[in-house]
Amino acid sequence: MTTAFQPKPEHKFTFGLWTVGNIGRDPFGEPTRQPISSVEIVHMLADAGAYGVNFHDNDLVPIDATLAERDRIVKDFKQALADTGLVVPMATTNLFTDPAFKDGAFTSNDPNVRAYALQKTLQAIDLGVELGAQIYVFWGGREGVETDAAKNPLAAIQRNREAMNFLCEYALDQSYDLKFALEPKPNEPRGDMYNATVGHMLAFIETLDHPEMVGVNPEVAHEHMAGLNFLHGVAQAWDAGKLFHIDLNDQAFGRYDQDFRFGAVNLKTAFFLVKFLEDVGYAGSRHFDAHAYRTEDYEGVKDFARGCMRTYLILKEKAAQWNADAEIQALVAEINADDGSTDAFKGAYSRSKAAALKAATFDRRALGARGLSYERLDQLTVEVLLGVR
Ligand code: GLT
Ligand code: MN
Ligand code: MN
Repeated sequence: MTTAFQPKPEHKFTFGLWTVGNIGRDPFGEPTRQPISSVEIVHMLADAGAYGVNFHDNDLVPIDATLAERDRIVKDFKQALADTGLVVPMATTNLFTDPAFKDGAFTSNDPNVRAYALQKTLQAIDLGVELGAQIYVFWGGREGVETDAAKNPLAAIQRNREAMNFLCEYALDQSYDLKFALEPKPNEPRGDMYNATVGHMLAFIETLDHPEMVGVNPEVAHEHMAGLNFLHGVAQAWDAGKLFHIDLNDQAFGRYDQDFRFGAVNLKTAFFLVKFLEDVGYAGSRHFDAHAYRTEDYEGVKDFARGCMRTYLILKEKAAQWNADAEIQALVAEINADDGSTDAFKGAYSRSKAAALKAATFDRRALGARGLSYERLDQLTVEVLLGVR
């Protein structure tokens, strides 16, 4: 690899401990890599050029650790951060691995599970804040069902809301400088999960007591699993002021939950996503929530991590090229041309405007007959991506 496209702290590239630390297990096969420590992961990420590392409480501190063990682990982790200069922009809670959460956490039918989930999250928030996190992610790993006989979907929404309201108040009460980012996913590990898409989540957030401190953490793979256009969901979140965080990876439509390296499957989709984030000036973490193939050893895991960042930076350069390409921009200008002939109908409603609009005549046939040149525009985009322009 050349020295171009080197990741720098200002690019805000982050990885979860669980991503590069993934040991390559799948439902059909045992792990293919030995576990490595959080300290080793921090050094590996620093070596690959990342800016930050994120974690679930139990990625760092085992669920059954004593207080003394917790303190030692946190001390060693802080030392690794100090030694490498990596930061912790985001933290989250594991509410899905332990069998206690087999039927969900905040939406469990069992009030004891709900209370335990809340307690675990309070402690995990404290841990995340102690390490500097300013974004706290909620991925409802097992908040769902295999059968709708099991749970009342209205009760699930209400329980989820009650938990989020409680946790918002906690963060405010502690004067934590913390925002919440809710991450939707349609299925896996549950048959169906609640708040399945970015759109569901955005609507849910508006029903909370403190919507201003809650946004979304959209993940490429999750929207693709739902068969949706990820960019459109991200744009809607951005428009609503709710794009607090983003999980970049890749996923073929219609397949199992893949969590591939960013740009590994849908390059053009990844290009328009990067272009969007850069064009609007998204300032948050570019978090790669992805896993190396289980065929890899830890050298391959490093290749994976470097590949995520390198692809992002290449696509960022391609986006700048697209924005500066005279032929492309001439087409964009032509597509958006406006001769001013409809100015009288634009903007806010008025009775006279509506009357004028109703009286106007349009050449419907001419409107329908006009070619839009999108074929040329898309081909030029493909040629930028293929490196022949
Ligand atoms: C898990 C999941 C991810 C979430 C992580 C945060 S954990 O790996 O697949 O999409 O972002 O809980
Ligand atoms: Mn995922
Ligand atoms: Mn994710």
